Amino acid sequence: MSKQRIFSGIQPSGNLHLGNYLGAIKNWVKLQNDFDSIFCVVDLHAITVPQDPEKIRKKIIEVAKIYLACGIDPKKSAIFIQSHVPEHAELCWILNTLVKISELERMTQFKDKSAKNKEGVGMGLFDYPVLMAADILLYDTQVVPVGEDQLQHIEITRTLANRFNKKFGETFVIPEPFITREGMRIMGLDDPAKKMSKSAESEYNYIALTDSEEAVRRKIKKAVTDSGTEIKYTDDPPRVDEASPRVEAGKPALKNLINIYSLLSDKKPQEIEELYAGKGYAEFKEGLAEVVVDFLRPFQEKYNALTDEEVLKILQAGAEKVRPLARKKLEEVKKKVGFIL
Ligand code: ATP
Ligand code: LTN
Repeated sequence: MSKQRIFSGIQPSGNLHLGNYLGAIKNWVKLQNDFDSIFCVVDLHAITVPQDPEKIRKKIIEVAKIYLACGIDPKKSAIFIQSHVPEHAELCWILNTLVKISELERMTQFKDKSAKNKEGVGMGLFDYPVLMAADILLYDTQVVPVGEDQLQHIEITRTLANRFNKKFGETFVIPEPFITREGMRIMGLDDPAKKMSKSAESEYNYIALTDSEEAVRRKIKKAVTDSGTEIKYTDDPPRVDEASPRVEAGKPALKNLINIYSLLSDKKPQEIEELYAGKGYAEFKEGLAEVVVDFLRPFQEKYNALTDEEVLKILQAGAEKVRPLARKKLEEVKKKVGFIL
């Protein structure tokens, strides 16, 4: 039996952080052994907000290096740059004729990002989910490993695939998301109510994969914690009901830090609680900084050893591998909508 296909991507913008790794890339590395895997550097998505051409050129290579240094193996997986396969933009156009404006207006990422810049929101940002649908549907993708924030975009991808299939006959595979419970939403170190984000205003929000040891220790020291002193993993939101007035207050900041510790060390949250029983936040934070630094050190060694030239070669080979798949699917789509090939 042939393997199932996975597809995912990250924008070459901002600094990639532990949330991107734990929510997405870590799963890709595992899944590539069992799935036919395609990982994309989504440069067309990145320009949906203004970018500096010189910076984005560097970022594209940087993101590809991050994929490789995290353990994506080009022998197992195709890695490529979205704009190297023009079929993505072409399928996006065709899907644009099926999507409803009201559906795109409901997208939370669009609402969040446009709230910051009401007057100047571009059409590209509005259309972002349709381009993402094109990315996924071009390759008959079955599984899309992402963080929780992307679920709504996968849902609209499914809607568009179904709509096309119904109108023009079976064409697209309906994809499923893949997320893990602990990694799906790593929160900001400066605010455990918001997700860790590349476009966060403060650098104290995130730990970048390229941060120095000194920066990691400084950021973890400054991370907000909850009231109390005990290192306790509160798995569920606190119940606030009258029958139990003295419910344990949840500790969202600590839960997030323990999740990071747990995912990077492969220790269960309960083991971490036991390790720090009777100890305070300061000691826990020192331990966490050690775990993060121990993870980043070998990662950064691999990252720094990669040359731009070898990465470009890998990206070109990746595009060559996926292009025939994209071409074939788009031809099928064009025939179905009535174009002359
Ligand atoms: P921005 O905040 O600027 O939109 P981002 O930090 O959310 O950027 P993306 O490029 O949008 O990064 O996301 C790349 C991948 O990482 C996606 O699969 C996304 O779901 C995942 N991801 C991003 N942030 C987190 C997070 N805090 N926790 C878990 N997964 C995340
Ligand atoms: N929107 C995604 C990036 C992305 C993507 C995709 C993820 C673009 N195309 C296709 C999975 C599949 C984000 O993380 N912001």
